[in-house]
Amino acid sequence: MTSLDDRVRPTVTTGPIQGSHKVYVDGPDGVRIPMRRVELTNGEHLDLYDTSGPYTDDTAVVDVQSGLSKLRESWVAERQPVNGAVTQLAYAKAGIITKEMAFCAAREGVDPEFVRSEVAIGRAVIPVNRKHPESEPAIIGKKFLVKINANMGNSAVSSSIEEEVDKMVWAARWGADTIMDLSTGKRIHETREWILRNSPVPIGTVPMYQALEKVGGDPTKLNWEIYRDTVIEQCEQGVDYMTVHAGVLLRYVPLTAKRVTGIVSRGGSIMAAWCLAHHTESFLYTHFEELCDILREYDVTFSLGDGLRPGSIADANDAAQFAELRTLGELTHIARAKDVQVMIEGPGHVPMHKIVENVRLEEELCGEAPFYTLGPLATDIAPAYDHITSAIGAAQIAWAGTAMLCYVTPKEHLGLPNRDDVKVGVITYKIAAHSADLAKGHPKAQERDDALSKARFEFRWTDQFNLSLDPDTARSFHDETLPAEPAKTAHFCSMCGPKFCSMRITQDVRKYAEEHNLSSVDAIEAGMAEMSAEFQAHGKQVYLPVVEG
Ligand code: IRN
Ligand code: FE2
Repeated sequence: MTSLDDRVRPTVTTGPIQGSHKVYVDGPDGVRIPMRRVELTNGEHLDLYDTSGPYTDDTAVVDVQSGLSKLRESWVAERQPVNGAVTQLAYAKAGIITKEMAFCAAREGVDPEFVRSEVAIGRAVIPVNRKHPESEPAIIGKKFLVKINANMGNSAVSSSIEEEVDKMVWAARWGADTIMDLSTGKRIHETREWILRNSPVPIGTVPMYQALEKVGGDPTKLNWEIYRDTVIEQCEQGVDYMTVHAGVLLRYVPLTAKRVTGIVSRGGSIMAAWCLAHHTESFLYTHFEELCDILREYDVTFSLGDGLRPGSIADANDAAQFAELRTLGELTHIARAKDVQVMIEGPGHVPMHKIVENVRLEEELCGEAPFYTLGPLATDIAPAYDHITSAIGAAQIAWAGTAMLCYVTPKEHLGLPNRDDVKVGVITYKIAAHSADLAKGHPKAQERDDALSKARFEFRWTDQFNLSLDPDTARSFHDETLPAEPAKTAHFCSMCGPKFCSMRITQDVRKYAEEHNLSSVDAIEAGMAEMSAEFQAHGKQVYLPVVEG
């Protein structure tokens, strides 16, 4: 294994997220599931799905120089191949529940056998390269919690290894389920080594980017051998899933000629340039079976790339996009037959009325392989707010059955995201993903909403902050106007003030009803006039003195 470069000593954010601490819950088959426990002021607590790794564990020693502890090392070592394969898919098909499956089941609050059966039919994947033992397994599939991916990676003109490692830890802290290292430019291998050895979540890459660097950035100089060697190099390092744009066929390229935005995928445009220059079919397509054999050896999951995804509202759902999707379907079945796990990448830019068709077609053509989409942006007119335009599309496409959402940050179309952009992107996508989980009725989804709502209604402000996706920002917004400690239990905030707080009024209605032996409905019927007189009499003395500071 490559060692980490001595000259690079990243500093990363550690320590628990405000209002919570790390716990390990016992799961089946001896696995221990890391959770984030939020202790509430009413004595209750809630354990949350947690992607942050040991970085939020006060009792763990984190040394980025030596990397994280190797959670899965013994799990991998103990296993014998089945039918010559070591993939989760091969084990699942053989009826074996791996430790990774048990871990995912406990994380999601479902039965391990259910995890196994979803993996066996290819409707879910667990991207776990056997050479990436540091990573905590996560399951991606439409029957499970919707996952989000955060992209990192430096470019030739911006950012360092240190910054990228810090961003990775930061993204996982706020809830990124996987990270993709999209580094280009210099020191790609080294950047990836640092990220892999320190990441608690699965790592994805696009090997084509590094292959292109190896030929000096000229796509026409690429060939299968250079690409293959790059894939092997990355498999050896421990990359868990790889974007492969094998559906960009020579004959599809002319279908993009009349598009408003042509080919917007980096990998897609590289392959289109190669196919046209050599007037030859894509080597990713012609060597696909060989590629399957390589990935199977490590249990690396395919993320079949959408090289012809629409890059504008005008181009959504066009002939080029769906032609490629059809080819991805064909490749899915080849990979599955070889026991290699597969996800399918999707758009891009799609207006809301054209979103559902994407999911239905993907399910039909790709045998329900987990769909993994980039947004999509529901409109093109808001650069600087594309985390929002894309979260609108992302929530809908996830509700329709997309398994993982690739985040988009406010910098999309404008520049490389910094640390703050990464956090905004992750939180925005957690909102989209969780909204879809609720709509889909995932058994665990609503618990947190109910706990937070109860805290809000009961004016347990601290609990409301701590149960939120971003306690730091929630608290700081509240404290901007009411920083004093008594305001943390006050029956109002500065948005409506003490007299217009609907929650307080509701509580008063309930209290009145109780005191007068009425149900709430009766209380209303008993006469609003009488009640309003009561409120006016009490309001001032009871609530005003708490406002301070
Ligand atoms: C996700 C869905 N569609 C595309 N993606 C992501 O876009 C993919 O996972 C990877 O992070 C990035 C690849 O971009 P290009 O090379 O297709 O532009
Ligand atoms: Fe775009």
